[in-house]
Amino acid sequence: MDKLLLWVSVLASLPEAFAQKDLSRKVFVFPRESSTDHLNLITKLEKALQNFTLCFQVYSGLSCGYSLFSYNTQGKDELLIFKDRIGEYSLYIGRTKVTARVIEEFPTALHICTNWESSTGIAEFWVNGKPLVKNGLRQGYSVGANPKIVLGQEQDSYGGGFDKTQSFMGEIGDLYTWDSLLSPEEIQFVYQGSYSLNPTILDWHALNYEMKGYVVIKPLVWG
Ligand SMILES: *[C@@H]1O[C@H](CO)[C@@H](O)[C@H](O)[C@H]1NC(C)=O
Ligand SMILES: [Ca+2]
Repeated sequence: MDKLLLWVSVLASLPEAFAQKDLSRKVFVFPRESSTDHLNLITKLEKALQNFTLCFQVYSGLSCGYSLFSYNTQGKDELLIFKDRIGEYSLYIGRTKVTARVIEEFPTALHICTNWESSTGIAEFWVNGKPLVKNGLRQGYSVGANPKIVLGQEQDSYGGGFDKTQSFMGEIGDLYTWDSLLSPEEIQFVYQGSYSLNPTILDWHALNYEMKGYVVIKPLVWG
């Protein structure tokens, strides 16, 4: 291959080739139940994860189970945030599941953070700044690299295998992901809307994404 061609193909293979947008004060609306509408979040993540923190805001009128964040590596259900029912949040790491519970109003706008630490296996949830009871799972495990990350649907295969009954309907915004554990103080900063914490995996202020099907960007009016 000549140098120019090589350079072009290198550029084309970088995630940076996708549009990077600042979505502050904006949400993605998933206006209907479906087995197709979804959002691909694109990130370069080549190392397995031993620690992570994920935060986002969500507003939904669904009371049945749905996927909030689906991270799949080559056919495995590697990392999944699933809302089983009102006030019940499950985190899956490497196909193992823990569930945390909270009393919450419905429907209500929610700010959710969750994190997991391999060395202890401890998984934490915060809902509207309030910590839920900790659980432990998959101590010593590493979450696989090179994921497909999907909002709006739950992946049963790498980038697909969607099921209408697990789809998300509603609005999602302010999503940030770190490859480290945020401290309880930092979680509170994020909850209060601080943006200075430099998210390493997904940053709502510089997001690479692909919208598939009926997904709409609107101003954030409730958070
Ligand atoms: C994960 O966090 C633990 C402490 O919580 C730390 O010792 C370890 O170095 C971290 N691993 C990575 C890859 O950052
Ligand atoms: Ca499924």
